[in-house]
Amino acid sequence: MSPDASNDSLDDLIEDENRRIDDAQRRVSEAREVRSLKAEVRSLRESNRALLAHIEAQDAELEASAHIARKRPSPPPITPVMGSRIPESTLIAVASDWHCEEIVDPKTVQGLNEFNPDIARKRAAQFFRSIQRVATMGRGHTRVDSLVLALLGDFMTGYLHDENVATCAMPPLEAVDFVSDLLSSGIRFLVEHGEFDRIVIPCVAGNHGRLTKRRWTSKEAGTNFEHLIYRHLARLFESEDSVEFSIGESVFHDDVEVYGRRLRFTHGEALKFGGGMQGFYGRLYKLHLERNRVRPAFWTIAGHWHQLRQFPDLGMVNGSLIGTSAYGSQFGHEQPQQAWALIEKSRGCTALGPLFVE
Ligand SMILES: [Mn+2]
Repeated sequence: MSPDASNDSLDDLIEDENRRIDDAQRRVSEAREVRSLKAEVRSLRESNRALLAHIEAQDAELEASAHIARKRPSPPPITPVMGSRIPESTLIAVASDWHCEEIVDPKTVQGLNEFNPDIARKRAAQFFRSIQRVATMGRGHTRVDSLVLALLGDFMTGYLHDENVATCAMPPLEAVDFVSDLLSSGIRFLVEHGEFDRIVIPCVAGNHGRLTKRRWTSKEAGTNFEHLIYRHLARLFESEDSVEFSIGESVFHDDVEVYGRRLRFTHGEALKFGGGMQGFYGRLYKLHLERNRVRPAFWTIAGHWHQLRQFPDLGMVNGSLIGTSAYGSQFGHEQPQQAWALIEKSRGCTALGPLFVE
C-alpha cells in the first residue's frame, strides 16, 4: 500500500466518524425539540381547560343577572273609585217617528214588518223599559241622575198623505188621544221606576201632525196636533217636581244644556239629501255647521228618516218605532229602534247605542 493510499483511507475514516458525530448531535437536538414541544402542548391544554371553566362560570353569572332583569317589581294594586269621585253623566233618550195609529200589512213589506196600534202599544212600553235598562247599565260605571227624553215628533201619522186615510187605524183626533196615553204612561213609568232626580223633556213637532198642507213654521204651536199632545202632557206632569217639559215653538229646539254642552233638537226634514255618497254624517254635519253659525251647539239630534245613525262628535239621527212601512221601504229597511247616549260631565259623549223596542 502506498503512503498516499493509506492517507486516503484515513481521511475516509475521519470523514465517516465526523458524519456519525453530526448525526448523533442532530438526533439529540431533535429529541430535545420534541420534549420541549410536548411540554408546550401540555401547558396549552392546561390553560385551555382553565379558560373553558372560566367561560362556564361567566355564563352562569350572565344567566343569573338576566333572570333578575326579567323579574320586574309588581305593579301597584288597582283600587276601586270611592263615592264622589264616580263621574256624573246624563242619559239622552230620543223618541220619534212612532206613527202609532198606522197599519203596516206584512204583505206590503216582504214580510219584514207588521205594525198596528196593538203592536205600537207593546213597542212603546218596551221603549220606556229599554231606557230603564240602559240607565241601569250606565250606572255600573257612572252616576246617572238626569234623563233628557227628547220627543222629536211624528208620534202620529195623521192624514198627511191621501193614502193615510186608508193606512191609519183611527182618525187624527183619536190618534192624538192614543199617543198622549202611550207617552204619559211611559213618562209615569220613568218617574216611578227610572230612579232619576230630573227628567227633562224637550219637544218638537214632526211633519205628520200638521193641519195645514205645508208646515206653517211661524205658527207651529197652533197648526200641529203634536203641540197639543205636548201641552197636554206638560199639564199632566205639572205637579211632578222631577219632570220638566220644554216645548219649543220653532222647528229647531236648542235650549237643553247638558254640563255646558248645548243640544239642538229638530224633527229632521232639514237634513236635505245633497247628492253623492256623503251619507247621514255629511247631511247632519252640514246642518250642524249651518245652525252653529246662528247658535253654537255640541250636538244636533234629529228624527224623521227612520234610520238610526249615531256620531259621538256630531249627534244622532233617530230610528223609528213603526219600522219598515210600504212608504218607507223605498228608502231601505231598518228594524224598529230608537237612540240613547250618555254624556259625561268632564268627557262629553262616552257611550251611545240603540234602544230596542221589541
Ligand atoms: Mn217625519
